[in-house]
Amino acid sequence: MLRGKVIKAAGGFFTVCDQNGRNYICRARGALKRNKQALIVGDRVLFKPGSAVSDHSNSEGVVEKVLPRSSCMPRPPVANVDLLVIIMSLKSPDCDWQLISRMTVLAEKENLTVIICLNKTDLISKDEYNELTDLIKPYPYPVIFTSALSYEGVNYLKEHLSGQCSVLAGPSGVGKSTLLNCIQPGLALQTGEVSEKIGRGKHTTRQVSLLPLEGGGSVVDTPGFSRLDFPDIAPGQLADYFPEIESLRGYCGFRDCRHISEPKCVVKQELGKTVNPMRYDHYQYFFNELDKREAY
Ligand SMILES: Nc1nc2c(ncn2[C@@H]2O[C@H](COP(=O)(O)OP(=O)(O)O)[C@@H](O)[C@H]2O)c(=O)[nH]1
Ligand SMILES: [Mg+2]
Ligand SMILES: [Zn+2]
Repeated sequence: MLRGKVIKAAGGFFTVCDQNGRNYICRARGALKRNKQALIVGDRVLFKPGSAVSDHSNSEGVVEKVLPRSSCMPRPPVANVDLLVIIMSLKSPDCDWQLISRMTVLAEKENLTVIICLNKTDLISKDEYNELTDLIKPYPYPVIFTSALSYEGVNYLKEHLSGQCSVLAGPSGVGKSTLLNCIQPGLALQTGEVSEKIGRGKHTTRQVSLLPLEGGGSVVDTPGFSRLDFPDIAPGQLADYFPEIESLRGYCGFRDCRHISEPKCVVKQELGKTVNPMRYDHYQYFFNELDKREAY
């Protein structure tokens, strides 16, 4: 049995790369086929190589066992991710800050490191830029400003991706593929209207693959989404997934403070200081959403 990593999943076939960089196109063993999440891109696996197929560069094989995962992204399904890069454009389409917070909650739940990348800086004025930097004062995650047009911040983003297994996530049209092409032109990813047309309605059937980066590491370009399945979290647990609120744990008047309407709530006292008011709005919004969900 050989060890390898699943770098691509498409149509029931899994491309597994062994330690020597050789690729095998594998099927999954019976038990792994029954559950969709049982074998996904990024999984470290044990597999049995079979007979070579006519294509010299690839061999057949069967994936026998999936090794334990350090993390697991639900959509797109990717295992063992180190870094989630949430990409939004500042204009066309507009930045959706609440969606960013939804994604960071998901990331916190999976223990992923998060950075936020705000793209298309070339489309906003100096005044808009200043308003924006005020809006995210303070912000609990690193924020990178980029433009695939002027190349602002592109090298900085590249440095962050180097040596990591990253997923680039965000709505379609924000510039994920364009940014990756700037970082590594050889990837030649489809961008713009073409990919949007193909992508629409076909998100679930599109393949997911780990793209190797020249400087080490790999990246998953996602087709984008407009909505996100929010994880099932008890409302009282939501604060665990807001690091800026979590770090104030134990300081409120009530030990079980939900930071909603309780008196002597330190989170409320910290608004505009260590807690960003916009992020707190998102916290309240999600809290109510989860509260309603739980009532059913
Ligand atoms: N003005 C401007 N346009 C951009 C930038 N990045 C991407 N675009 C354009 O935005 C559109 C969508 O880009 P694409 O990479 O396909 O977005 P994706 O769906 O997130 O992969 C394309 O027409 C790109 O040319 C940028 O930084 N500035
Ligand atoms: Mg794209
Ligand atoms: Zn509180």
